[in-house]
Amino acid sequence: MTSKPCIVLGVPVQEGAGRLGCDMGPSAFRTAGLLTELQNLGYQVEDRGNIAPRPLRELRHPNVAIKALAETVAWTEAIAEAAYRAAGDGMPIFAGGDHSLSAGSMTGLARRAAEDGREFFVLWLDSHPDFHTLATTTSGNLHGVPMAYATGREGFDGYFPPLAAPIKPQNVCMMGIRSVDPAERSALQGAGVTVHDMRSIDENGVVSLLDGFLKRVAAADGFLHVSLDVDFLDPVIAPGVGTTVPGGATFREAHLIMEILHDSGLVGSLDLVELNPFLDERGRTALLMVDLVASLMGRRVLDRPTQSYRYTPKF
Ligand code: HAR
Ligand code: MN
Ligand code: MN
Ligand code: MN
Repeated sequence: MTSKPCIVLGVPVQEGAGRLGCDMGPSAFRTAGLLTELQNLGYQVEDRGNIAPRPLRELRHPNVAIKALAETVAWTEAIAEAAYRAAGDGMPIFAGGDHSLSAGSMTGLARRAAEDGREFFVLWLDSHPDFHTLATTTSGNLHGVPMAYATGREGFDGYFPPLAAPIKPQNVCMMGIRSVDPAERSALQGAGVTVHDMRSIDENGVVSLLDGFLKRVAAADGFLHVSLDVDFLDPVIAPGVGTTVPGGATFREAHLIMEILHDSGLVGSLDLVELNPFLDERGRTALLMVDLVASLMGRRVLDRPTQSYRYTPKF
């Protein structure tokens, strides 16, 4: 358990998603008890309120499908700066907001990690890889591009902020993937990203897949960022999201991942994205996400020896 304070940053961005409502996410996370759950676990918590986007500049891209480019860039600039600052003060928790927020969170955090001489890793929990470039997106929804941008894929120059520290694709592990567009599929081929789709989870279980990745993070003494998209979860348990994809992670798979992440002692920051309270049922998705955060931050049913990932696991 880190003694660093948790720094909660609300990010009410919704322009990256295909439907409105993610702007209410930060409020729903607070209403669902995000701050009190963290305080009850013994953390010092600082709520920095909601981030606001930078002023818009006019931007045009030849791909006419793209929606809200200027808005997304303005958000990315503001989020990256806030992420960079927060990472110097504690453990940043980004309460979104659609997944375009990760274009800012990951790049600001990676910049901080590079300055600290730490190797930067990302665990991406999502049904989607969000690996489109500005040229390949056909929906034009820019929550589909943050991983391509943050790993330095081509075509973002002159639109999105220049990258201080591109993330190495080899340092990215995706889990829960089950909705991949053709252009993403070919781009992921040979990119170096570890992609565990749902079939792989079914066949291997989350424990061994996660274990393999955490060992690599630990061996590098890395900084681990976790990006949790609501649609990683099965829509039966998490309906409050605009892009439901059947066949997602179960309640126990998700909690087990969080519990193992806690035991690893490696997690340095967290995105909570794509919650759409307008589509939720009596707050249940918001409450589940907050429960998952509690597991990630150390809530447990019984006391048991903590397995530090500076360690030899016996799974
Ligand atoms: N790949 C699809 C597109 O680009 C869907 C992207 C949806 N992304 C999220 N976040 N919901 O993962 O439109
Ligand atoms: Mn996503
Ligand atoms: Mn998704
Ligand atoms: Mn609860």
